[in-house]
Amino acid sequence: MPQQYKNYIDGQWTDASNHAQTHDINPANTREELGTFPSATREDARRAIDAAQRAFSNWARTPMPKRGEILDKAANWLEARVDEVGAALTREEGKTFVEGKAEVARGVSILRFFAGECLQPTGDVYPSASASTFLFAERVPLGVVGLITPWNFPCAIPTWKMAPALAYGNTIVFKPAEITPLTAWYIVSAFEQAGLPPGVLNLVVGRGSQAGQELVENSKVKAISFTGSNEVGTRLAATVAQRGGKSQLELGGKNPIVVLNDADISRAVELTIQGAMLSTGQKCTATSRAIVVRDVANEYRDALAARVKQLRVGDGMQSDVYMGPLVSADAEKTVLEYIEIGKNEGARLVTGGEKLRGEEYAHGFFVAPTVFDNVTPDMRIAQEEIFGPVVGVIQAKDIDDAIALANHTRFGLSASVVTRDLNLALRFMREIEAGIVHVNSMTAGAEPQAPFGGFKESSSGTREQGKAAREFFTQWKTVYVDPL
Ligand code: UN1
Repeated sequence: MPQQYKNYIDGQWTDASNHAQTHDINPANTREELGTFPSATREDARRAIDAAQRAFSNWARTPMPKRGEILDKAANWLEARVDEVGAALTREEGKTFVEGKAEVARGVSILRFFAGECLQPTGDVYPSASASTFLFAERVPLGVVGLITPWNFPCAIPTWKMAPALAYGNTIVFKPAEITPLTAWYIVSAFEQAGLPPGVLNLVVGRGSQAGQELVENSKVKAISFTGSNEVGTRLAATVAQRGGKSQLELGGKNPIVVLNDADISRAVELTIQGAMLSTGQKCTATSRAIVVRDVANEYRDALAARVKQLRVGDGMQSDVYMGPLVSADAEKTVLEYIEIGKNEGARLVTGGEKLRGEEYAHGFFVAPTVFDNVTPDMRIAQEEIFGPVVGVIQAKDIDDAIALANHTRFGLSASVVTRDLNLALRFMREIEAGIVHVNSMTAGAEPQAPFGGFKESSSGTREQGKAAREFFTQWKTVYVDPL
């Protein structure tokens, strides 16, 4: 009998009001169930919002260093369980155990970074035109915030929203993706064990259309931070704006790796594979276009195909596996559809392109790592986010053409260039329309102390992580103090 998990509202683990349950399934082996979880209703979300609202004034008044201590304790709790939580993450999401553990370790670093931020200045003192006036501006919390997070980074993304939200004095209703609730349960447990007061962090596991929609529509929720699809994100932002709330969106990407003439081809291939195939391509920062200057295009394509064919696909808990399954049957269906679209558009399938068969793959959502060649810039596979282990090679005439092609997308999250030529790297850094630029590293990856987010339709303009996170989770209060 799999364990039955609950929502966490006002410091209590509670069943959903409708007693409905969802099953948390391993995408590498659908016969394995990791637990049953509630399917929260709007009513449950309302209770969580009310609890967060009641907890707000005490939490906002709790000294910031004390808030930092709680973040630090939560970090310690998670750090002591990196293997356990990493394995849970791998078993419910599918990425390899190496990646699962690395993600939990990243969650720990994020919590520690924001614990440190709790000792940083919270505002500025200004010179006043009046000799007697003490004039300062302080960053103060917003109130109740809603965090709606995706399944692809079930530890890193919730912690990078939660840590600043809590550090700056907000209270939270957290709605994780309904298909990765176990990692969410661990994160909330870390805060419970760290002594976070009841109501400060509430967990509602359920569907976006129920619990999520309540967060979006309820005017007690002052701000929503969302990572997910463009379709959901833009609708969400419109609804939140209409009721005067604030929203932050981290959405899709169509991230290029640009390979220039002088690149070390085997290094370029390695970076492409890391960016495109780790986490089975299910990152908004994943590499999905390889834009290669034509003099080296054939050499690069052949080397890429040869390496991709060697990648071991399987259950991410096995130590020799490089790439796990897709997260769900829906995800698998979408990726296979895009592969058909690519073929029909006239792209050439170089390797992969099919669902993997055989005993090892019989109970999971395994698709072969896939490379397309002869991709042209306006094909759907060159424009739409596939969110799977698929990369398309596009040829460029020269660096000008390569940068123009790289920018030829509605997205602008991350981009990478492979070159030893400093002048060309500098041009790329200046001209690329992307929030995150890599020179000689893969398109994915984000360190907690640096701002994270995209240009164009990849984000709503604010940045997550680092000191930049304060911008979204606080508001200015400007104070003029005069003697009487
Ligand atoms: C990373 O590249 O390691 O949903 C982080 C995503 C991004 C996070 C990427 N928001 O994939």
